[in-house]
Amino acid sequence: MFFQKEIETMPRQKIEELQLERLKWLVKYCFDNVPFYNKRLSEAGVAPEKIKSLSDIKYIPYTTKDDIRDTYPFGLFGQPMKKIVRIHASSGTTGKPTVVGYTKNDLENWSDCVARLCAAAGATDEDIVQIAFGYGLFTGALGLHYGLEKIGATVVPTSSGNTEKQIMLMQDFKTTALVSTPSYAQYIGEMAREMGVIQNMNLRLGLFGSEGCTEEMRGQIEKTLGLFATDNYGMSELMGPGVSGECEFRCGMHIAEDHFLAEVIDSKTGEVLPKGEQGELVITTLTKEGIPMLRYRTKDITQINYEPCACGRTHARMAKIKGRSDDMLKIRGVNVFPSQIESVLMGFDQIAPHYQLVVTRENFSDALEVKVELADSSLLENYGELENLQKKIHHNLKTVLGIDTKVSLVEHKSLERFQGKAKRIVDLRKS
Ligand code: DLL
Repeated sequence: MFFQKEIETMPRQKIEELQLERLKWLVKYCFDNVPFYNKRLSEAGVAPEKIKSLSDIKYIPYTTKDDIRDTYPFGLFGQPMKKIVRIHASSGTTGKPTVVGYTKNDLENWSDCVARLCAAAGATDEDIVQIAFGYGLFTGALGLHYGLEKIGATVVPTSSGNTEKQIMLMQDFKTTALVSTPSYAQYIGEMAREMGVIQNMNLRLGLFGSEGCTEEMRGQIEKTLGLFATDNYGMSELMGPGVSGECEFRCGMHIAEDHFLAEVIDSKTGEVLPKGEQGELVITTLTKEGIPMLRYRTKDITQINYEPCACGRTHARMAKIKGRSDDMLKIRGVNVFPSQIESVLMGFDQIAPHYQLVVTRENFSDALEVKVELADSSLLENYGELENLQKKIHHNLKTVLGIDTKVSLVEHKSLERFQGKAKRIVDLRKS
């Protein structure tokens, strides 16, 4: 289903014409309205007239999270506060948050983009949707909230947490769709099963996002909750959710290309990679007024497919995020993405989909411990079987990662559960 079919199925040439028109507007807008960009562009010798074709974007310097932090809180805003009608922020693990502002036009565009991904996943005005993302400065909850209202769905803003009540309401309201992180959906499924009410659930659709989730993990969640789930990508600096999302064919997340111009670069050299290659995603926001972004380095690793999709959409599709360039673990010189480990672990029935990666440094050498929960603690009494399982996991991890890991099988329910984004990496090398 489409929310804005004409835009979503535009011929590529038309998309590129629109992008060029908007890019020209954006560069002039940034030049005229944001002193930070005026200085950056001037130093790089990029006057707005220099942008004559889409490839001229290469003259524009990248913008990074540090630039937003250095101008905290409102230094990159393109409009006076009088015109800013909403503020969001991403928490970050250290220091000040990254603050973003929206004009009325931005909110309108944002809810359009989110409405598109909801419709693409199959949500309709018949759906009763529980939003179990945390409401607040985080963009996830309010982003989905307004997009879903726009397609006429019934929104139930439960926020995250209070899981038992969440499950009770799901049964009483006959909730048909769940919005959450995949890890919270997994936790809800686990708890509903323990409460003995999983068969009373009426869910058919999951709109997930805000963190990575392998196909294997998604399969498990779908089986437990009896739903069809799509993956949706976004980030506060760019807008929030709505940057890209899967359609019913689930072969990549369609980027809202009328609002976002995507590039993929080599994160080490900063060089733009040829179309289709894997690297760091860089996004230029083509319509945002509140806090416009010129070539923002997301640090997320993906690749983009420009072929039209079976669903009829012509907007390019980005592959599931492989990881963040700063989440990638370097273990004894080998690059390891947590998603590779998750894929291996999901291949074993005897373990639950809960794991933690602990990295330490001993005698100047990195060590990676993969802690994973047993699906059923009774296995702890069968030493032979336990050892066998541990060896198999170790072997499969070594085949995929090319390095030795320590595999620790831990008791069922001993690892932390998450109501928002899961934190699975504990890197003790830094402390
Ligand atoms: O997580 C926005 C969002 C909310 C997207 C709800 C989708 C649904 P931030 O909190 O700023 O914004 O976090 C952005 O989360 O750079 C990625 O590393 C990660 N991320 C977001 N969506 C996905 C996804 C929101 N579908 C950061 N798969 C991004 C993998 C994701 N990682």
